[in-house]
Amino acid sequence: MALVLTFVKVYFKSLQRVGHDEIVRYEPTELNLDQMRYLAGLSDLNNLRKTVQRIAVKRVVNTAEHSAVRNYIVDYLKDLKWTVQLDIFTEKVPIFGFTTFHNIVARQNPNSKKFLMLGCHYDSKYFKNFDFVAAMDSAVPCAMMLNMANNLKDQLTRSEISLMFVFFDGEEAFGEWSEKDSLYGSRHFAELWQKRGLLRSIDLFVLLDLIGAKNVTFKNNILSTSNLFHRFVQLEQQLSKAGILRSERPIFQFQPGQDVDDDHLPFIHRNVPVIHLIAAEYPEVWHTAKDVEQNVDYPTIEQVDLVLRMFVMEYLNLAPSLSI
Ligand code: 1BN
Ligand code: ZN
Repeated sequence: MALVLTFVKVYFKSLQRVGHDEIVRYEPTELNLDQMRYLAGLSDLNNLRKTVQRIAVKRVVNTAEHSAVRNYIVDYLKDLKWTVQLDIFTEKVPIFGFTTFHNIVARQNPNSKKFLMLGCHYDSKYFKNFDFVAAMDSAVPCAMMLNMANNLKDQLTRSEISLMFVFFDGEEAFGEWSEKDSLYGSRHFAELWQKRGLLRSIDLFVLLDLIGAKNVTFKNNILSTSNLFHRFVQLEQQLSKAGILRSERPIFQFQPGQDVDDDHLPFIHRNVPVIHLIAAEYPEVWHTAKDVEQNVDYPTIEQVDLVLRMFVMEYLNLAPSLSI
């Protein structure tokens, strides 16, 4: 008995972490297998596919197609009764000159004091010589987030910590990737929220990028949130063991990864706890004309989607109560 108690104490202690100069206690309500099965049953693959197809179009910042995708995302979440705001700003960029950007900020319950923030970028990189529709980079992450809001619409009841989505604009460089020419939206948003004293309300930021290839794996890129990344690894193992996943190939791997520049950097620099779910190896089609919806591997994104869904429900302490 003493041994069991020690194990439980050590386990929960390992889940404590420091963020924003204070101890934050990660106290998940761990899901049991019945709850996981129930939540897995909420999948809607047709909706996921439809949403990827809708977003995987050329959407270079400040173009009509880009506005159309933005309106689609905004309307989708407004229809689900989320509170949606735009963070609009103008900057001078290479090639295009003065350019107006729009970050999309959506909160399920804007009155919450704490948020689990999921993020991705919705712009597509400009290429002079071909049409780039950027399915994995990052139409799939955007679609996964929208699909999650839809799948969980009846589950996201009031909780102390609520869900927030940010769809960043201008992640891509217009010319050569550099500190100045990249991450326009996330740099602006992180600075704005810092000025307004709101950054402390972000309990954790999970950034999704480059998802959709069949061979995707995620590694533990950020050591300060290893405990939380480890929960993704455990959840995938539990789902797999229970036969809830179609494949037994582990996507979440608890080995250190080499992190790369992305929209999480402005937040890391301001001490926001971050998990970066980006393909450990860039998809073969990365930044080519082959990054199209037809090359997206749906069984793989379904697996990522299920693990992320369980993580979110645990983090929000929203384990469903199942009556017999
Ligand atoms: C991700 C998707 N990125 C660009 N499109 C960021 C990145 C920058 C990834 C440099 C690798 C290298
Ligand atoms: Zn890119």
